[in-house]
Amino acid sequence: MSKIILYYYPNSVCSQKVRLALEEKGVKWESRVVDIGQPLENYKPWYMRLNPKGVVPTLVNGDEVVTDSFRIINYIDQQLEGPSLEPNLSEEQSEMRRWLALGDHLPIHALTYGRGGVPGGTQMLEKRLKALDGYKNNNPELAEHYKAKIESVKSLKENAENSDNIAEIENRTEQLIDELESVLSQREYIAGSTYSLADVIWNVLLARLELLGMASLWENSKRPELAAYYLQMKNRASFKSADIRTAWKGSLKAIQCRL
Ligand SMILES: N[C@@H](CCC(=O)N[C@@H](CS)C(=O)NCC(=O)O)C(=O)O
Repeated sequence: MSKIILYYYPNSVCSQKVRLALEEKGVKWESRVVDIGQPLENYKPWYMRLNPKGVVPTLVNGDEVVTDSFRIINYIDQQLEGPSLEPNLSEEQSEMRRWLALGDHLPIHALTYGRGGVPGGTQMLEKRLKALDGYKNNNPELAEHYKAKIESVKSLKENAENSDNIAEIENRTEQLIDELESVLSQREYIAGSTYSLADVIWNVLLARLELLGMASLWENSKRPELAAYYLQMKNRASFKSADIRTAWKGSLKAIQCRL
């Protein structure tokens, strides 16, 4: 069996989803940290060739390169050995797919920057744009990828700086949290009676909401089913071994710009 290599950044929310899936599955993997902070290693030509969107995570299994956390966690479950992270019952499978899509479509990066979750975030996005411009001019063969990346950083910046947009994402988040409360009053896990990929994605999102000061949505008896569920999830061995973060780690300088 070939080696599983994960290119990731510790604080990155998308990287955490993949690490949690790997740990739940019991897969042995090799770590390659790509520093998306000041060094912006994710924009270097070698990494843009591996992941043309210039984002973490990227999973490599022998000759296969898999990008995008949503695709990666499905790949981990379907292609790698270990306990299945998909329920047996078809209605629970549909619920899992529904919650996966809901989680994947939540604009968690805009929310992170918009709520000041990244110290010096706006300036860091400016720095990213400058760095990308330099890389684009010096690497004509990758210019199209750099151009697309510049557009995506600009759009993140606009979305994060628009307070109406952030308020809208916060409202949407609260609706989803409400729905989770109702679902968890009927079943043990998000999709049904077994732990699934829906729990993987939502455990990481809940941890990010906690980091952003939004745990008040479920704490203090506000949504007791969700609070009890989240506590139980935090006590799973995988939550620790996957290093799921509910607070920034590292010095202020070191954490700047790191999602
Ligand atoms: N849809 C992608 C998004 C990946 C993504 O945006 N990753 C962030 C960290 S969570 C990143 O690498 N940001 C650095 C940058 O865009 O420069 C996925 O789910 O993997």
